[in-house]
Amino acid sequence: MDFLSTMPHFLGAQIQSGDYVGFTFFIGSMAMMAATVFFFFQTTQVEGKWRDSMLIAGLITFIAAVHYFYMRDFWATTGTSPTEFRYIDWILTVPLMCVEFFLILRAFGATQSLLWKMIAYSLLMLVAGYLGETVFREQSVLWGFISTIGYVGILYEVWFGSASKLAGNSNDPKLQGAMKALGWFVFAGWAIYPIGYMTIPGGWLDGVLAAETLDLFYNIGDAINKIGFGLVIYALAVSKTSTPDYSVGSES
Ligand SMILES: *C/C=C(C)/C=C/C=C(C)/C=C/C1=C(C)CCCC1(C)C
Repeated sequence: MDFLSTMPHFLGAQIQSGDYVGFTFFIGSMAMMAATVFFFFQTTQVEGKWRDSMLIAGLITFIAAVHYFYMRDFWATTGTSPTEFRYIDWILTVPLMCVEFFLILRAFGATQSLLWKMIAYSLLMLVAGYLGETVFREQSVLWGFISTIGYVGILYEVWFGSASKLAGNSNDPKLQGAMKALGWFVFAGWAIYPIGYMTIPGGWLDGVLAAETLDLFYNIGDAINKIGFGLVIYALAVSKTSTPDYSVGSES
């Protein structure tokens, strides 16, 4: 066995010039890694319960970073969508995003049933999406519709359901601001994914956008949503952490 063949496969994978999807896989893996280092480091800079929130934000980008290394290699060697890695990543990271909602609302009465409800909606959304992209690709429109039911369930919880009511009752403008921002990520940022999905042959955007743009949409969506989500949590955590007063003459 020669030395090269014993090396991790991704070290040998190439990105051709003009392969814009490949570029976004590469940039995605680096961005997720950098965000992970930042979020993990910030766990030591924020107070108390906010450490858990920062840790989860870091785990989300960490899990994504590892999958992006695999997906980048898969794309570079096969030129096809790494659907399995993609959905394994999402099935781990989307529920963790639901945990983030639970953690920031816990002090204001969020129950585990809210958490489980949101996780159930995400599972419906992702399992149906996976089936539509693989086993039942011919019926991708139908499975996309079923998936959207799960998506709308999450949207409802965040904008009108108990998650939004708990934030409303908290009398905490900082928390309310963060919830609004996260709500916009779920509404506008998550809506990027179904656009990519609709490029599947037979889908609503088939013929309008090239099929390979599916991964372009997913990669851009992931970068915006996973890193952006974490930054909102970070801003909230920092605003809740009392900073030492360094001004001249202060007793601190
Ligand atoms: C970090 C990964 C995230 C936030 C992934 C989110 C994925 C979605 C919101 C996917 C939604 C889909 C639909 C609403 C319908 C078509 C199938 C999906 C799975 C692409």
